[in-house]
Parts: sequence; C-alpha cells; structure tokens
Amino acid sequence: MVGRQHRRLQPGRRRIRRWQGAGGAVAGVLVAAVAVVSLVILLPLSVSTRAAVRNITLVARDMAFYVEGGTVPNPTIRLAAGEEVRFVLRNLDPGITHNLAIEGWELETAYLDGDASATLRVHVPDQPGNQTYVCVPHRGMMRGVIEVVAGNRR
Ligand SMILES: [Cu+2]
Repeated sequence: MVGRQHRRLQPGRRRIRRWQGAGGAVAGVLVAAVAVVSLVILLPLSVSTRAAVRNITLVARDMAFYVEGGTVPNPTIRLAAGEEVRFVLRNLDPGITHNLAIEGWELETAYLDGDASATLRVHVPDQPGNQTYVCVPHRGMMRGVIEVVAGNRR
C-alpha cells in the first residue's frame, strides 16, 4: 500500500521538476517576448490617441475667460495647424450667462448658466493665422486671440 502510493507520487514530482527547468525557462522567455511585443504594439496606439485630441479647459469668471488655473484674463491661446482640440468651457459666474464662440470658424457653444459647462470640438485649419474667440453676449469684455502656428509648435 505505502509503496504504491509512493510510486504514484514520483512521476508527478518529476514532471514539475522538468517544467521548472528547461520548460520553465522557455515559457519565461515566451511570456517576456509576448509582453515586449504587446508594449511595442500598444504604446504607439495610446500615445497617438492622446495626441489626437487636446483638451483645453477655459473658465468664465468675473466677466473674463481664463485658462483653468490661470491668472491672465482672456489669454492668447496657441494651437497647432491641423490639430484636434476640445475646448471645455465652465461658467463660474453665478447668475451670468456666458458662452464661447470662434465666429471665424463658425463654432459656438450654447449659452451657459452659472456652474454649467459645454464643449467645443475644433479641427484647427492647416493655415497659420489668428482668430478671435468671444463670449457672444459680452463680446466687448470677453474676447481673446487664438494663434494658429505651423506644425507642432504651440
Ligand atoms: Cu459672457
């Protein structure tokens, strides 16, 4: 009885040893190769996805536009020719309606109440040059320049 059980255990043990030896090394190399190949394939994908659309968050407060976290009212915004940009406008002026319009490109968000936000998807033209962005109801106070520069400079 005891002898039989002992014999039965032996082959299993040997199989495990072999797996941890040469077979284990081959498996390890394979796993590493698959990981490297996956990285090579996935890395450019994630990078290009991030580069495809750039988010620019603007806030409207005290009757001016600001880049989120910025202190310069109605800042000049530099965009690269041909790039994809998503403007996000948040209205932080309670009780005052604001929007964001780039009239030269015929783009305009809805009018926003305080605390609301909207997005404006922009395909920047390939030609460098300047545009004006405004808040339509307050175009006298809330207006700035969009600079379109060639290539990737921005
Ligand atoms: Cu406004």
